[in-house]
Amino acid sequence: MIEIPADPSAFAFDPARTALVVIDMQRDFLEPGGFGAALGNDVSLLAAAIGPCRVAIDAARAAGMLVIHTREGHRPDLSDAPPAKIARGAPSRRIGDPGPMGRILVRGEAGHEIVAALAPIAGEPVIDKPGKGAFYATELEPMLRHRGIEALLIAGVTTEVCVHTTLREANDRGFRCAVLGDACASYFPEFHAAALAMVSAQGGIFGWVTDTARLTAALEGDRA
Ligand code: TIU
Repeated sequence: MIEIPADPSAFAFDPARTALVVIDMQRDFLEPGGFGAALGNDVSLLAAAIGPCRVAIDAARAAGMLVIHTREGHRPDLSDAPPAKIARGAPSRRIGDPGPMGRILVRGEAGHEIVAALAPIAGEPVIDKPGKGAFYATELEPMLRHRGIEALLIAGVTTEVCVHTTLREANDRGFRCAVLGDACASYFPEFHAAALAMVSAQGGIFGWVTDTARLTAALEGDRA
């Protein structure tokens, strides 16, 4: 087991039984003209998570850990998109509407792709999810169980929406989860800070919070 300093206490994990889950680092959320921008957000705020996500992915790959990427999006016929989800947001540009990166939040379109800097490599599962949580209506849970995964390191965007929803789903399924705080970001910096604080409060009610510097130091120390 490796121990990383974390809040509210050290997080112990076995790299062979831990997966790094990188949530929704897609052009639709991080680049102008996508879903995030259509909701009225300043998408440049999410760029801060790209470098730390890269560091976490590189460290996990070097340690031989399972790296899983997720993407939020829908089938082209929108049959998996709840009407209540489509109806929310700006009426001028909704899920399925055309945009500069193709149809908004639709699988197969340019905006649905993971940003180039964090592109998955061969052998890394990509989970396409219709909801905010990565467990809802996806293959993620059996994939983790089949590989004997019992702990997750979680990164990505946005901290208080898809990262939090996934973390809560994972926690209720018995996975021990540490959020890499600097590898997450939100359109609302105050929500990012509050979301991280919620995880580690109450003795770690949903999990642990740590960062990529602590992760890389721990993994490099393990190999030294
Ligand atoms: N809007 C927002 O903050 N997030 C999302 O809609 N999806 C994710 O967080 N991926």
